Amino acid sequence: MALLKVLLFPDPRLRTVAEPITQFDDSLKRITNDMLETMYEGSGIGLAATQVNVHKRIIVLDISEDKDNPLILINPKLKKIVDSKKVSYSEGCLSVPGFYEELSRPSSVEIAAFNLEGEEMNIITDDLLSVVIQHEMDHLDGKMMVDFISNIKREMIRKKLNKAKGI
Ligand code: QAP
Ligand code: CO
Repeated sequence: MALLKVLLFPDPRLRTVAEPITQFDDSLKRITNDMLETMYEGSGIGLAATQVNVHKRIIVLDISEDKDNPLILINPKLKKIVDSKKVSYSEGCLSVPGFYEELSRPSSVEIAAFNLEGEEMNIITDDLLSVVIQHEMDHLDGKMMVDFISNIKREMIRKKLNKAKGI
């Protein structure tokens, strides 16, 4: 297991569109283990491979209280919006540390994805799990939560993070 470096906004590599996984092998298991370790270490509830500079369609998450219920989704795809009624959460992101933004997303979605064994699964989610999956799937297409806020807020966040990085 190894901790991975998390790219920080506005790193342009966060805008990369990730490629599908074609081989369900040991290297996939290794990267997902490292992603989970990195997510837990950073007190995160979700992490996309894009954020650790691996441009493959992998997300990991764990919204359980005790951090003992990891979920790994490979090549996740939105099948349908089950309930378009919006839910609002104060969203955070390990790539935007220290900033939280209230965003609205469809409350329930159906997702198709593969597990580490290459078996397809269908998940109907709602509430926080649905929101975290939507947030992480955005990363795989190079999208971030800061894209949904005002330009002025995004600029403020960019300046503060660049300053913290000494850029
Ligand atoms: C996405 O984000 C999410 O600023 C996952 O200093 C989160 O795990 C979607 C984190 C909430 C919906 C609601 C953020 C850790 C973790 C920070 C995360 C920080 C330390 C964010
Ligand atoms: Co994020």
